[in-house]
Amino acid sequence: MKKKLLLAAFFCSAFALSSWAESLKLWYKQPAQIWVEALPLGNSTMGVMVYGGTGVEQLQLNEETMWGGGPHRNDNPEALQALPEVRKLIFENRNMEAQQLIDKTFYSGRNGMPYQTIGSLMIEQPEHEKVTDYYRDLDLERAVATTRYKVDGVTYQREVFASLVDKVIRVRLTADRPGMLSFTLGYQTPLKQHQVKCKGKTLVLTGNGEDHEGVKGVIRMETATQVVAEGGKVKAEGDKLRVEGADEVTLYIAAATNFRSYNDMSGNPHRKVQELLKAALKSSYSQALAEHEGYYQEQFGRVRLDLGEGKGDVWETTERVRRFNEGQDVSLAALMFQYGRYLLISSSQPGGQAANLQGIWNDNLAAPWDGKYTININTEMNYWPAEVTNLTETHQPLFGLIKDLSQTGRETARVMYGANGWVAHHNTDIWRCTGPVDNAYFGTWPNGGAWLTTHLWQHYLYTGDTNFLKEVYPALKGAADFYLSYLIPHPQYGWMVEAPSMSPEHGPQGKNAGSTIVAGCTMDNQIVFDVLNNALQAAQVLGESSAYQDSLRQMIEKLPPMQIGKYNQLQEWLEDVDNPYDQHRHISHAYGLFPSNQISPYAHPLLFQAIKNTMLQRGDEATGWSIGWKINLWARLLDGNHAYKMIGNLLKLLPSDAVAREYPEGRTYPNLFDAHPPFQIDGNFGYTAGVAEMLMQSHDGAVHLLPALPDAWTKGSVCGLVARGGFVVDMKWDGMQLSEAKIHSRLGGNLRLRSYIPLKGKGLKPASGKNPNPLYQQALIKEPLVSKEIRPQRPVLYQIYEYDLETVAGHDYQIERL
Ligand code: FUC
Repeated sequence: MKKKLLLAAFFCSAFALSSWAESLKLWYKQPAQIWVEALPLGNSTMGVMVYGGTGVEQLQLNEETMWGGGPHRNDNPEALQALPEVRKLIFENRNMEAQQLIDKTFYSGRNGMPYQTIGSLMIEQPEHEKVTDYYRDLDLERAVATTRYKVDGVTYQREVFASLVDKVIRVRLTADRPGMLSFTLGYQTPLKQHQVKCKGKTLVLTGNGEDHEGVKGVIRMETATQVVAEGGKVKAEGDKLRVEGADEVTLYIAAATNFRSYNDMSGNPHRKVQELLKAALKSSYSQALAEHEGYYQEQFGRVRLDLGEGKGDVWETTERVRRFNEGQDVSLAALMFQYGRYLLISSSQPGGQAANLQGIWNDNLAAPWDGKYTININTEMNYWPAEVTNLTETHQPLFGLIKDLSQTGRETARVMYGANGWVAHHNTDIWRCTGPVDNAYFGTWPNGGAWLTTHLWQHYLYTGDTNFLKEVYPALKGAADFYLSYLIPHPQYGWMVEAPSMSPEHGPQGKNAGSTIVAGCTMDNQIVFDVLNNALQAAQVLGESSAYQDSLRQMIEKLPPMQIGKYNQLQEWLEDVDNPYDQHRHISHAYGLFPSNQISPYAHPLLFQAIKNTMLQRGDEATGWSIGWKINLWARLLDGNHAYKMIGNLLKLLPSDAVAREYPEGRTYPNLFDAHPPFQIDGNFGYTAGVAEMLMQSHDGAVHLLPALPDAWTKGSVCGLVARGGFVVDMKWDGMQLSEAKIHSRLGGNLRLRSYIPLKGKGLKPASGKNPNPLYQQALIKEPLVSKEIRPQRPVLYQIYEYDLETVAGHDYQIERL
């Protein structure tokens, strides 16, 4: 680990710019009054929201496996019988009737189980109600939160971190005068079934996950807070612990449940908590803190971003968000970028659960949308920054989720559709349910699992890891097999299409208004293309049967092409029925532009212009996650200034949900959590991915340096972004142009560079032919169909320069502006 750290420092050392010194801190002059002002810490297993209170401090706790209900299924086998009729109705253009029939036959009434809070640890010290010199922060370089204030001339400080090493949360309370620490510890929890007990100097909370939708709560949880005080006394007072007159106190908080996997609840939370505490108590506070910081920095420190100076040292964080659009605080954009990386590290480590709609942070029993996994974009968005911002290991929990779904989703494919392979619809939970949820209008979308599998293939493109590819091939193939048996010929067009399906949560206008149910919408066809094509490429790499490869190739040939409609837009549906004034948050047909790579300005300029028109028609306002997506989309449209406009739209303050009406455009809470509203973490992750996409892209046959810089980022540097093919990119720019770059090759192979300015470097030669690096296959899609009613537009593009460089694994390459 040490070696890696040194290496990372070396890449970035050449770019040690002054404003990196501007601290990566969120800081405030008063305690949090509400949850979205509190500061999140996490070690992937446990989350804690630190309020920084004085008279009362609240530490709201989560454990990632604390979910309601238990193993359950939500398939309705009646679907299979209704399927022919549903399809007939769709093809007869009677979509509303199809929707009604689906409502009756596809739904089980079970929408998935909720992710639930443990409750909070409360530190009561009423003498600290009135304080002076108050300050609290979250330091993203250390993953530590600090609260400091004075009472009667004594300075009190609390430091909190969630150790990524031993998984125990520590709270260190100090005062600058001995014997001054006196407080009472207790729990507050909304859990209906719970108990609090003092055991010596440990305060124990036990509780159960709630029953939900008729499914019994099977999760048993234990949380223990152990007090280690220097000086003073610790004693039990009923269901509270009292600390009196101590010099220094450390609280050790551990939590566990009986959850071992989605179908195994044989864990022993009590034993686990005991083991965690026992192990944690072996190291001193400073040793544990140093180990935590070391572990954290090894991941966090891989990427540095400098966009110039800002107001971080003068304005507290809430003020920075409030004033971002005044344009004086460019470095807030970099802080927000790193915050996304911080949140991903803190919520998604190997061996843990995938980050859900709120990551791991939730103070509710009934969180918005149950805090589940919404897999028609939100969960995928959580992981967009994983590879490109050099946090590949944070992707692992998602791969675990996909593997589980590829098992549970087999039965859904079979009983609902009589299909091979596996399927998951638009939601899942910790129990890995794969049936449709909510109702026909929202849930009839058999592409959730399929979209997720594209993450497996992308991980391979970044790492070249064929062992990984072999391991996940059954999941890739299973998703493809589902489509091979689910697609049917469209009676009018002859193309092979999904039916029923929908463009997520959005229906066409006109005769079928009010129904979302369709056959073969554009996003269906794009996802099907990716899944079949990924399975085909994986089969080629792994030498799988050529007959199977042929079946995939033949099906790909029969998919509908993308179509450009009468408003010069990319059609969302097979028919040209888009409403150019519709500003719906889901821009599902833009999937082909991002995250997929099916729309290239070089290969298909008409399509590129059409999706740009669609983006303009959809407008720039949306929910938080949708704005996050739009940053990525405008970056892919190579329009840095428009992407930056989206950044400005995301960085608008929403002080709290209670005032959402007065702040209709508010999309960022005081603690920099993204606001749908309400809080949803996907917008944070979409933002971080979007900034990376503005600085470097690698989806379209080459590594494009600075593809979408906005005018606001005239000068800057970034270190450690990762491109497909395993290239680690450090860059410095000035006057909006690349000045130098250092590229580290992890895997060797051809590096094709693309730039808006001519470059020089040892071994660099003008590019010729197709990029021979196998990790750069461009999507070979069909020519689009273009409406006869329009005169197609071609985009105006910058001149580009392309170079090839043969690299050796483990070597660095220096590039400069010519
Ligand atoms: C999708 C979106 C909503 C929300 C929900 C969790 O259904 O359409 O806006 O983000 O997920």
